[in-house]
Amino acid sequence: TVVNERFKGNDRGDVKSYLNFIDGEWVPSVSGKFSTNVNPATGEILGKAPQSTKEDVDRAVLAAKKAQKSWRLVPAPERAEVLYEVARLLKERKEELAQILTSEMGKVISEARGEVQEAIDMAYYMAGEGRRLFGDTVPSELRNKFAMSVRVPVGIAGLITPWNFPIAIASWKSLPALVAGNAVVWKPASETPFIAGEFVKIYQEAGLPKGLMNLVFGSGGVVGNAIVDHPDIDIISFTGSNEVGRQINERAGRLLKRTSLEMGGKNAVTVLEDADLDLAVDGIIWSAFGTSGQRCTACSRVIVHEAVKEELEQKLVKRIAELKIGNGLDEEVNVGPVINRSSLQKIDKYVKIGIKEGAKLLCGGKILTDGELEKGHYYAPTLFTDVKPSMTIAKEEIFGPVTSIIPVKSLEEAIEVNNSVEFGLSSSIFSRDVNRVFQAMRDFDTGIVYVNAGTTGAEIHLPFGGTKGTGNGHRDSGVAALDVYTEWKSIYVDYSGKLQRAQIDNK
Ligand code: UN1
Repeated sequence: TVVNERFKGNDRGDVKSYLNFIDGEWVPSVSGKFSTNVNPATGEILGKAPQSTKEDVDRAVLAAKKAQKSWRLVPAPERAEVLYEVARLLKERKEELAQILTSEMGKVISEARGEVQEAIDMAYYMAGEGRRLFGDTVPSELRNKFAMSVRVPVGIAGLITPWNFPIAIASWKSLPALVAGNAVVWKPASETPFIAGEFVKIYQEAGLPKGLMNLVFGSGGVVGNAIVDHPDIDIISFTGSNEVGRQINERAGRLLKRTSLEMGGKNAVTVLEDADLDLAVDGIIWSAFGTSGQRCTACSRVIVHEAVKEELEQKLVKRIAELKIGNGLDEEVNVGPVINRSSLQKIDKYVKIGIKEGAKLLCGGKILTDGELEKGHYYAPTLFTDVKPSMTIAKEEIFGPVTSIIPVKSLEEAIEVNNSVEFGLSSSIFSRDVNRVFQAMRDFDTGIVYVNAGTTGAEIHLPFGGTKGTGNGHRDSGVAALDVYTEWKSIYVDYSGKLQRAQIDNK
């Protein structure tokens, strides 16, 4: 195969090249054009992947359609066998995949291992669903009549996935789609083509029949739009920005196409005056600065009771100063780079707005350029305090290592502030008071709530997603993911031997 072919791509030496994967073959795009991916820690060009066109998507859909015709007839437990093999191969290659992930995405190696683990867990979990895929049997209103509802595949799933969790999120979507009997056309983020190519290789090695997993690389919306607009793609699952998600929903809505959207977050940790402050600091540091703040679940607000505000500030500033920043391949490093230069500038712009609007900068607040850091895209872990809920930095998603302390006077006020943003993904509370914890669990209006833990760290066997501007009611992962990739079919079997009329003959 031509995948992984080494060639002299530029003056920096050898780079890897990945191609599209359509109908079981690695094929170039009809455009003949490529885009490059870059190591955000070093600025080094890693390789290239095609800039595909609508024509490439059309070919992928044709292959998917053909393959799905027979895949839907394969018993689900047999389809699951492929997923068990995917899980095994992911496990076998965990370290290699983690290294690739860190090189092209930048997250520190321990987190990259964690992300691959998330894909492994999802593969085992969804493989298990192959022996369940539960439907319902219910009593009929009539004698000698049997009623049931079963899940059937939707058809072809178009997956559009982001760079921040390039293999975990791809696993959340592709595994339930496939075990439920669908075919997939997948556009990964252009920043992370390598891990996508490796994931597809694993599907292939695991014995997934050709045409079921099609990979089409692209950038700038061409491939994404072709997927959304294609009449034979039945469902679109997207994780990414709010702006793009809204566009997708509008386009897909015109075609009455199902969409599952997972978009931004503006997640808060609430710290009450009776909290274990050291534990809260651990949770905030991990959730605000892990993955350099580039998680939809990142803690970008800290809502704190004024009685413990100063103590919390001091502890946080001390811990931030201890964070080691650098190339994520170094096991000692705690915070890696952000994805690219424009992201770095966007983060810096938010910090400047924060200062202008009157927030108090406690630490960080700058692009790091010392020594080796100059080559990559590093932002200093940043902490603001005395932030008001109305300030821009308290409302908009920053997607970088920046978090803001917002002082409050009561739990009620904390809940109000927590719920005041347009997003609703994750929230957390640190308190030892069970009554107030339960009140927060009930009243935080997010799809995920943590008690005495930060806002990150969702497990794959629970539904993942949010309310309000975060999503459109669907969930990735957990058993809820199956609702995205299946239709309900209700079946009535009348074994009475005569015509029985519902609502008439039973009344
Ligand atoms: C994301 O940021 O898009 O809960 C996903 C977490 C991870 C997944 C994050 N398991 O933080």
